[in-house]
Amino acid sequence: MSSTHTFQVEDMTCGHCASTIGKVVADVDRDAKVAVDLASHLVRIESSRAGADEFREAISEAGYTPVRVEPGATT
Ligand SMILES: [Cu+2]
Repeated sequence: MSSTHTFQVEDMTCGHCASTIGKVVADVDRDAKVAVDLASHLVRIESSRAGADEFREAISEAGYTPVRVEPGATT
């Protein structure tokens, strides 16, 4: 079963940040689906292997500040 994790990453400001985050997400789960919305600083991750905390830690270690968005809080 896969679940979707959404993070607000205010310090993700350009395509470089987005690709860095895409890479760390792939390091956690290479089959995860990542959707990045740069304008609203949202990262949505769909994964059947890893949990929200694992992605949050990986993004933090890459130098960003992910804040978990509660499911249903955004569209
Ligand atoms: Cu950047």
